[in-house]
Amino acid sequence: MKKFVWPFFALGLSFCQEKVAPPEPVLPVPHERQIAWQELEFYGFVHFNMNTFSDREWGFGDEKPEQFNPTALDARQWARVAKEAGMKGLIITAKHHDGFVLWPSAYTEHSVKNSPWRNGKGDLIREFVDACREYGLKAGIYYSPWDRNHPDYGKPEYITYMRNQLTELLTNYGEIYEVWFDGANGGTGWYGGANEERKVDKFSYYDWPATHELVRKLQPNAMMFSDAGPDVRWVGNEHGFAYETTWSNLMRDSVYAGMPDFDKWASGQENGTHWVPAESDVSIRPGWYYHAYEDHKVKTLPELMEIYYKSIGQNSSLLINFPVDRRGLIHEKDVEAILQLAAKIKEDFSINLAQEASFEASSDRGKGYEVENLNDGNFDTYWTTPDGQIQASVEMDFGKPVSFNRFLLQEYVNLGQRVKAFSLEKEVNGTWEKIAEGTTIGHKRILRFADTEAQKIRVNFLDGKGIPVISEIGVYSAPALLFPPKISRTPAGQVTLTAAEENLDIYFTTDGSAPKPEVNRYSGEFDVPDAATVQAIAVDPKTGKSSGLGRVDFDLAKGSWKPVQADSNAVKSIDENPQSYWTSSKNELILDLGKEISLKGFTYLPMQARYPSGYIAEYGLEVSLDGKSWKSATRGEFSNIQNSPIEQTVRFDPIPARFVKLKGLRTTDGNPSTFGEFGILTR
Ligand code: FUL
Ligand code: CA
Repeated sequence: MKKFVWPFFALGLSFCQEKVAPPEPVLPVPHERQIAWQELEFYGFVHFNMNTFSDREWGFGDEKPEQFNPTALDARQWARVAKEAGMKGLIITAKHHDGFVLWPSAYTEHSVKNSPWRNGKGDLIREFVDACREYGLKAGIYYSPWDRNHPDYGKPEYITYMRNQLTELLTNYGEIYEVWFDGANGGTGWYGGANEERKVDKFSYYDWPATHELVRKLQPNAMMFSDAGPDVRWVGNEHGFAYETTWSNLMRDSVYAGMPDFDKWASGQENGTHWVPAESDVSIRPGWYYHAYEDHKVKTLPELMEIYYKSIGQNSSLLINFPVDRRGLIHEKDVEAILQLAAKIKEDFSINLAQEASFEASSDRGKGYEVENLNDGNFDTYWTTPDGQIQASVEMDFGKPVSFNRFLLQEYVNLGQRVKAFSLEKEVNGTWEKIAEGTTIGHKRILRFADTEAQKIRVNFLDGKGIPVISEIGVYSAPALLFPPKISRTPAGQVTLTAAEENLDIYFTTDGSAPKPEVNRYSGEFDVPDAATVQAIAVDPKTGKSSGLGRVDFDLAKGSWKPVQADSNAVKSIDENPQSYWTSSKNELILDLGKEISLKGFTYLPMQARYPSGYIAEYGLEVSLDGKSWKSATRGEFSNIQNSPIEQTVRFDPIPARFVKLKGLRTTDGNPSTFGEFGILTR
């Protein structure tokens, strides 16, 4: 109860009352190093190594040290960006699958010491840890157990090599907070020129127990990551999403790094034997490494917010990757995106309405475990119930009606993860109505729901592995996420506008004028069969604030067009879905537009799938009135399409056309031409 008590009375009471014994832990419980680590919550990955220069995701191992040559490398920029983004640490790819190492290791020549960078005198791990320390960040190391360069990979000698390198990394660079062992390993590779496939028994080859012991000896506080932990586990996907039900408990002895059916284990287990919390890793772009052709695919703010809530909000830490570019810098677009995320997180959690609320619990355990501990901003103080009372509730009174849409809970997991089911209710005229519910809580759980108004709310702990032990509760009113609405059109010409959040209003125009709040509100799909510019803004009805402008220049709808070629997949080049594409073995796309038009140009969107193939670099466009005799309309090149596979626009003098033929005269990689989306211009 957070009510006024006479100070003397309170004092007297505290003298005569003994602090009650804490609850028995529910096993497993975290180790001290895990308790310290979970406070970090948000940290960054730096994927920067040979792949940056070979433009690959997984190098084969036959790359040359000379290829590693950043032009303006500045690890302090990485650290500055991470710090500004609210991250607490950074982890760098000291060695990836291709085997190239970022420090002058005594055990290999495949290293920065033989690269042109800093005339072979550079040590990137040194620069990295120094930069981290300067900015108050923890420094971590990614070390790939798989090595496609090393001649001994697959033999016992390689394990010695790996341990020698780990010893260098964990001895010479001060405190390392996390050591990241990748589960991807074994397969084809260069292997010192052998050029073959080498399969290893992922369970036994690395003798993990001995490797772990070495890391422990050298860095007792470091968290070791892999699919199987031992200290922190993979979340099972690379989207950055943990699960509605996420346990930090894991049947660790049944799991090993790189095991094929890890999916089953990724969300942890209620009856897991060991404490191995989840870490959600995700790249800010599709690839882990930098590729100029992904400059237009940096994750948007709505996507990043979704990641935040599904990782940190679902009992996981969040590891966001920066694919550092060839200069050796985090790209401007990535910087912009991560700072937008940081600003939005700050905004969402700027005012904790629970701080001023008075709390009342159905019961408490006694002195030291009172309900006031729930909103004192201190994780180490907690509320809990008498032994055996698994079901309990906590009521919060804000003193006046308030509006909110986020509910945050933290379990005092130092005594084990317990809660299995809980619900959140609000009081409406003396009765309780459910707002939201959840299963596990763990270190942190954040529920999102529509704006709700109430003076009193209550959380009910319905089921658990033991009595609830709760550190903190937070209630927030996150401002709407104002982001330009998505504008899409079906081939038939129906336009849909979508805002980042449901409760926003959308206003739009189709005549080229700027959309204004309160004028022409979007209420559902509308038809745009002809050429028109659709512009839209999202507006928060509560504040009147508007998003930036969304804009698409549409031309004729494609509904009545028909591919002339027999392949049923050809339609994917005109289905208005940028993700689908058609591969033409003849390097041409022929369309019947259904009627004669005056053609003034065309658009070509290369395929947008993760790994590019068949981008047209040199094109020819031909037109026909009868589908038989063809005439050239234009020819040319898409100069920078390899690096920037965005929609290409070509204009020319008007020419009558009923049929069009886009020819791929040359593709960037020599593969058959692919067509993501084709469009025409009539204005
Ligand atoms: C994966 C690797 O194969 C990727 O290249 C990347 O390093 C990612 C973080 O882990 O398993
Ligand atoms: Ca507390």
